[in-house]
Amino acid sequence: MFRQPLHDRGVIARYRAHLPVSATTPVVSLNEGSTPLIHSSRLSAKVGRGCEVYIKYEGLNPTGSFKDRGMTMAISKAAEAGKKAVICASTGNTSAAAAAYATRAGMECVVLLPAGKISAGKLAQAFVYGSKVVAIDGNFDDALNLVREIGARDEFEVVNSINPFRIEGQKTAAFEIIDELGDAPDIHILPVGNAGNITAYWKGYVEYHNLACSTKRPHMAGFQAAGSAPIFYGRVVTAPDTVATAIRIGNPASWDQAKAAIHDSAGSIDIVTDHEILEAQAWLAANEGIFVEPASAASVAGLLKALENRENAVPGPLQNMAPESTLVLTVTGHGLKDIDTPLKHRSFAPLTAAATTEAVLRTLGY
Ligand code: AN7
Repeated sequence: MFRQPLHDRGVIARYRAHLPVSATTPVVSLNEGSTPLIHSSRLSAKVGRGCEVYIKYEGLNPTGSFKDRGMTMAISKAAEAGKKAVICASTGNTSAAAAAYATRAGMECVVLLPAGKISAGKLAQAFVYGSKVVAIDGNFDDALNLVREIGARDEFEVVNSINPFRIEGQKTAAFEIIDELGDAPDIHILPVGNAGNITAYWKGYVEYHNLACSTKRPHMAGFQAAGSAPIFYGRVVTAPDTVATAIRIGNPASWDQAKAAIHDSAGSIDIVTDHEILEAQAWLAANEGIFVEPASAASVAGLLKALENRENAVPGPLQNMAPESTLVLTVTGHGLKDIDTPLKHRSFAPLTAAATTEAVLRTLGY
């Protein structure tokens, strides 16, 4: 039986041959990656015609989002370069991952966050992992501009996805999907914010295809929140707004790369409203037992929108799908990252009963 050594797991260990690391790169890992690819019988039935839908549940990474894949690479390379401090701007998940991995590497971590627009769970992560948190009076795009300036100083390594090692780490999710399915899916659906992830997935799919590890490359179907959809509208959104705070981004760093991925894959970019996002979040939890944060639900909302064939859905791979297509939806972050949003938008009142068996059964109607 092959057993990977306990001290050498995670995406760098698993995909070392495909990543820019050497035998002397100090690997900083929390055993990220190898996340479940969960078949969704209900979404498959909704799509119909023999199509199969799978959910790539990235919320099961060590800090609760896909960002850990890129962060193991960015921090390992920063350690290799002898950096003592890292800095990032974040809507919350990048900062959680940066804080955890930097701590593990013995580095200082500075995070710039848009004040008041980070979910409590993510803010707690930045603090408990021991980073220096600076809340700025501005949005994510303002924070990223500051990081670009401050990060130009020698002391800091920038670990936003403008750091190419982040993209390298994140592309491993595409490898995992192909390794598990035996081929690339026909369509890959994911939420788009700063656009690093769509860039990374496409890079992974192209690389595996070039190595003949797959027979095809998927169409990439990205979804932005309607109030924060610069790529969809083709212009910077100066005051982005959405309940999905993770993707509340008006000027994505990987804009050009995302457009190239959509173009080269014959894919699409579309929008979903906050209402559609919250509905999809609730539907996925209550029907498939998968609780994701609002931004992550954008992929499910996008598929449902396309299936309902709403007039305002954009033309693309989700229209006229071939029978027996395979679809993969990435859900990027865990639902427990942000419990305030679902609790605020729906009332979940418990039934009440006296503390006796009889009273509980009566309340339940038995
Ligand atoms: C759950 O953490 O940008 O398109 O600073 O947290 O690669 O930006 C988060 C983005 C989707 C969008 N889902 O991915 C940050 C940050 C979740 C996210 C995205 C994010 P990109």
